Amino acid sequence: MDGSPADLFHPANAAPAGTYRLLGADASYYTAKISAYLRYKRIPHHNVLATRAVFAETILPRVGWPVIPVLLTPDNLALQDTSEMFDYLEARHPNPPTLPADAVGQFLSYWLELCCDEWLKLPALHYRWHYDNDFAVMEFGRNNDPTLPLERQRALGEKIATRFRGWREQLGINAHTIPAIEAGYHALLARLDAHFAVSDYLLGAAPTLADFALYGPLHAHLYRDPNAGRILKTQAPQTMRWIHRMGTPPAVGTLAATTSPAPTLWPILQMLAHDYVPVLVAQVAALQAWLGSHSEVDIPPTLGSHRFTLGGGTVDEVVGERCLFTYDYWMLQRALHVWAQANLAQRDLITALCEHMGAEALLTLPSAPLVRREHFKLRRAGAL
Ligand SMILES: N[C@@H](CCC(=O)N[C@@H](CS)C(=O)NCC(=O)O)C(=O)O
Repeated sequence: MDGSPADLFHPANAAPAGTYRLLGADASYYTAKISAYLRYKRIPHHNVLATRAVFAETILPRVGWPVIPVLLTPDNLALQDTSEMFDYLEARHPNPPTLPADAVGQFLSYWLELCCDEWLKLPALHYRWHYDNDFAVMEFGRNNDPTLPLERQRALGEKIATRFRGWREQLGINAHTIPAIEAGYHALLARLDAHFAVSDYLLGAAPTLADFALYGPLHAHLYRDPNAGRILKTQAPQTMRWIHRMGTPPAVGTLAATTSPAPTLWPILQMLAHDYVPVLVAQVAALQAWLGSHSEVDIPPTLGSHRFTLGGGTVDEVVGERCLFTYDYWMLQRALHVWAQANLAQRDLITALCEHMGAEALLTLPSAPLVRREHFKLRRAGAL
């Protein structure tokens, strides 16, 4: 048993309307996140492999751009973005809860969701395209049209991969930063392993949004891609057990998560915050400057670039350059909203948490929303 569910997305899956339909692929980061959530919640659904035909017939007409996963609800609403899917599903299928009831637990869940969704792209994309390029190309080709001859699949996979590989430059993944990305990934794995040795899930005895978000990069890229997967399997046995728990979830009704971080979670929180918080602060400054100097409602995905530090305070410290993304702040707003709405006692606890993890700068950022998502795009908050 290597600790992972078999592939879930196959071309033959015919999915009747009137149930949830998840359009995605096993190799996709965010598909893995929401698929693990749907399984844990025992929400009846059908997985639909996002082939070229599914993109042409459903995703492009419904969403307007090529992206997975997309969730079609039983009444045929299309949801795109796993955070929106989570909000929608958690409200309609509350048991077992996967968002802690208290403000500290909610803040931590949203914060970890953001780190896993956006910051762990660095190791996930680096390892895939540096060490597992050929595997990923074939995966992309097969997903696109599994009925084609292999050579044709490879050619199509190669074409699609060009776009995904190109994201590395925007994210600041290059020869200069790779040693720090790899050192950071090994350090993270060591910390995750120490944590999962004493705790079944990130926040305690039951999975939360944070676990599903971590499962995305870890399962879809860093476990499932064969060369990256060897690192996980040989160096992180406790994390492998967690992958297995996430893949074969226990019966519903397990305990709610505890909300005060375990001592073994702090080193994880601290290392994520160390490099990522300054990036977020720079992104928000760029976003505020853009909002103040433009009148457009639609917000571009990137606003120029900035210098950022990886492996700060370690022997691997390096300065790189990456795009200033606008999307991350939309996710951060979820955590900041919890803080802004919390009662005084809970706010103090969140403030102390941020101080302890080295993320207090987050609480100086605007907590009133600057952006919203509408029609699957980021727009200025409040504008019509
Ligand atoms: N933040 C989104 C990201 C979705 C996403 O980036 N999906 C990837 C595949 S894992 C994709 O299809 N990207 C295409 C694109 O962004 O142009 C989510 O949570 O769903």
